[in-house]
Amino acid sequence: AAGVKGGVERTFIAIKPDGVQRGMISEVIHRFERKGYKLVAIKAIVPPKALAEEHYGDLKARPFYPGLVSYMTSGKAPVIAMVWEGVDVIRQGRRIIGATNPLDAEPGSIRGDYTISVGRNAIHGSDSFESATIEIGLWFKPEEVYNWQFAHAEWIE
Ligand code: RTP
Repeated sequence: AAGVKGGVERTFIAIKPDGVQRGMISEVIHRFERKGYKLVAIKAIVPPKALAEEHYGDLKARPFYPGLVSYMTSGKAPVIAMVWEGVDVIRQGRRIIGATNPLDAEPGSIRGDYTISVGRNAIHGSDSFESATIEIGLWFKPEEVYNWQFAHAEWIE
């Protein structure tokens, strides 16, 4: 079942405001969809400050934290919040996105192909089963996440 560690999982993926401003929404969705993953929740949202602070709560002590929160909440563009589902989607999603610092992100990854600055790295993806579970619960109500089947899905579900 979706949400089980190591099998069919769910992960939280967000296109950050800089990614939205740069016209990357379709590119991000394309890369996850063509890989074989299923989009089970999506919305545009300018996160309230409390949501952004909680999402990045483990970075509270870092010098870039206030700037990170204000960038996520500025409203210059919304965040595109998504839940993607499929086999190993948490780790595979991190590979599709690429390393946090664009200098370390492989060409062929989203950050490797499109970003140059760690403070404007366009996209977020949960880094573990535990954070995926927490982040999906932070950003979405249960009824905003849909169970649905691919047509002819026997090879990829
Ligand atoms: P994310 O949570 O956004 O997917 O990023 P991550 O796990 O790959 O990296 P993490 O270390 O959790 O950092 C979260 C976000 O903080 C911003 N950051 N800015 N200015 C800086 O030096 C700096 N360092 C990190 C980035 O937006 C990073 O994605």
